[in-house]
Amino acid sequence: MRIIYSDTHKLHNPRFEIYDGKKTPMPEIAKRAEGVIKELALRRLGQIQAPAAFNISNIYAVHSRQYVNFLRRSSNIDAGEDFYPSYFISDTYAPLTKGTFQASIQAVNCALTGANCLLNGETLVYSLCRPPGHHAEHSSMGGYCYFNNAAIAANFLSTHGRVAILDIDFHHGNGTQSAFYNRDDVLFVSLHADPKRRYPYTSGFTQENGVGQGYGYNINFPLKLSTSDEEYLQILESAIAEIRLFEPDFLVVSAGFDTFEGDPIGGLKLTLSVYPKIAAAISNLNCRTIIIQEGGYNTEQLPHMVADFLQSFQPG
Ligand code: SP5
Ligand code: ZN
Repeated sequence: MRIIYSDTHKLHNPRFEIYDGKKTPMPEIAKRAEGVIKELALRRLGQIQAPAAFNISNIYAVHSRQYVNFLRRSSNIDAGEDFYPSYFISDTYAPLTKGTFQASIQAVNCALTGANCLLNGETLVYSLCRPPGHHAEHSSMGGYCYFNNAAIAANFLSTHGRVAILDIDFHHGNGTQSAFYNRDDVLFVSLHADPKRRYPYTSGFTQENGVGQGYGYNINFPLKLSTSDEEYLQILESAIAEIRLFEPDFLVVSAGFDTFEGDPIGGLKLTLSVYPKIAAAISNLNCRTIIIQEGGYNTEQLPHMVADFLQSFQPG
């Protein structure tokens, strides 16, 4: 398995988010990715490689030029300063620092480098993207996300075959859903906490099935907060069955680990032992797969969850 990682993510280092009008410590911190890459290296889970640079047109396929320019300009602030934008943003959870634009570009490059490996014959790639991406929409950042790494990778792959996206982050991937809502060549399937109860609140419901040509190609599985390992795995099988029916050439997994019961901001009733089982179930699809890192905020357990997950992922 290839592992794609760049330490440029460290340049994105906001100290706070605004929660309920108050500055609150940022849960999406550099230590998350640092802990993961260290554990993957320790377990020798694959060859770790730096991302290549890709043309910005890949980003323009998913995000507006105005938004990209805004993010570039807004990241042009003094080191050590946090900036809380009020334009091109969908909530109060996307603070900017001097390195945010650069780090976000490198996260996209990690995703695209991983996707490109699939085109070159690799069967399994893990892109350790930070910042995460699935909440970023066409013209807005939000939920610790700036560019939608998974959507950009999926769109890149879609010129070479049919793409299914499986989003298993605790939060609904509103940005990814909206990027492909009117398309029938990219299937979006998501398991996430009931949006009536948890962020992002306004999307992720069962009735959101796509529009026009895309109708039937967007499938949401909102979960009750009390969802156990067994219940989760059962619903995951339904999600996997939908993907199998679609017969994808490529699978993009938006992998968040904030479903863990010990996550400080998410948390269903999932235990550490479920992640290898989730991986085994998904890898039964036997599809060329790129796993893209999204959330997961228990910094102590995240490295173990990711490593256990990848270790059990064996596509044929
Ligand atoms: C990629 C991803 O997982 N984004 C998640 C964004 C969810 N943010 C909303 C929750 C903010 C909670 N902040 C902690 C406050 C603790 N009192
Ligand atoms: Zn999340």
